[in-house]
Amino acid sequence: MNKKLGKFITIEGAEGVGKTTNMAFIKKWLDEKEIKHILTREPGGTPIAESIRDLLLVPRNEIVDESTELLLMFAARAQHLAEVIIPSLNRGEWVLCDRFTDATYAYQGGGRGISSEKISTLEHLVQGDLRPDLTLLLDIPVTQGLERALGRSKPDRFEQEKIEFFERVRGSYLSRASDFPQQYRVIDASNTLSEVQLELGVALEEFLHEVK
Ligand code: T5A
Repeated sequence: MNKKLGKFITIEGAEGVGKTTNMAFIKKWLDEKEIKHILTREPGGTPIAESIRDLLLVPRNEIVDESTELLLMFAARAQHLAEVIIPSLNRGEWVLCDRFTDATYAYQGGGRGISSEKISTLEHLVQGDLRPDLTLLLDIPVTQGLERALGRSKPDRFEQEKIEFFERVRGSYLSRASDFPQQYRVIDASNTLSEVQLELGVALEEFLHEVK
């Protein structure tokens, strides 16, 4: 891969933390700073990756093997990187992505119990040394997030998991945030939307100051 010129920002968190809602706020911030950028999401972001997303999210009677789930996440990611993320970064655009590989560590690692070594092997295979420059982790107690998510739409295959699954997902995100303090900013998403956005704004200004 060429040296990337744009910055790569990801937004993460368990179910219903407000990622989609706050993508719009971050987009407005980027527009105000006149930073060229694209918005995208995982799993998804290209036609093939969106088809894989449908395969992954639709509730089904067949039990999805955990390795199948893991490989599908990385298959979608490989396509997304090749078609969208890497070309955008190489053009100097910033990429704002709703979830990325930290979600795999949290859901397939923490949630399903797949080892970090296996995930890391695929991470290196698919991404080389590309990692997010900034990860905004929206953190909220699991029950509050699920209430928000289920109040909004019918549960997808992941949202049908038990509460213990999401507790492991949240724990795994928080533990990665403490392992990678340079990359992560943890935002208290249990607050009102305007308080959350105030905190997000501070984190983004700090990041811009660091990378200028
Ligand atoms: N997945 C993904 C993996 O297992 N491994 C991987 O590697 C990847 C990439 C799909 C699923 O895929 C899994 C994880 C997911 O289960 P997704 O589309 O990002 O990923 O799915 P969700 O986490 O389900 O994302 P949602 O879009 O459903 O939730 P959001 O975006 O976090 O929440 P949002 O913005 O829709 O908000 C939910 C509700 O809360 C309200 C909003 O208005 C909305 O109604 N809200 C607030 N209410 C009060 N106060 C606030 N501060 C609020 N913020 C938002």
